[in-house]
Amino acid sequence: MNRTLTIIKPDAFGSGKAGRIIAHLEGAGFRVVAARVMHLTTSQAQEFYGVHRERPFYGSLVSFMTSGQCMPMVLERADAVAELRRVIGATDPAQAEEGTVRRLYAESKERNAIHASDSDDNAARESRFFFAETELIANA
Ligand code: FUP
Repeated sequence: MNRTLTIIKPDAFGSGKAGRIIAHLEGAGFRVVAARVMHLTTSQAQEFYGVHRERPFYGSLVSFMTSGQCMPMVLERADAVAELRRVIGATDPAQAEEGTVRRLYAESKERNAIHASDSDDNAARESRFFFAETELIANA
């Protein structure tokens, strides 16, 4: 078993899709280890997406991610990072495979419903960004 970090983004959370997305992830074999509902500040969103600082979409990404509440979660299953990226689909929902979370629930490449860590190192770093060590103790 290993872990990854997901965020149900403001477009999906604000339009009442969180429950369906969590059910989809649980149906794909993920267990929710930690979860919270929060409204990111601008500085939190800037730090979280700091890797994209130089990209042309950085400003609009930060304003989208601070436009409403979101739901960060730590998820656990075998091969969690790769499996979550497979289950959510391509960044642009128009390119995402049928049945993926983004194909089902995302509006656009910018408002794309859900985040997933892209490596084990980033999963650990991103999980610590949102959760205290005490919230990440295995409870199974
Ligand atoms: P992903 O790993 O699929 O979430 O995609 P990226 O790391 O490439 O991009 C991170 C986020 O930046 C995406 F979820 C949405 C946003 N983005 C844009 O807004 N426009 C783009 O052209 C590419 C990404």
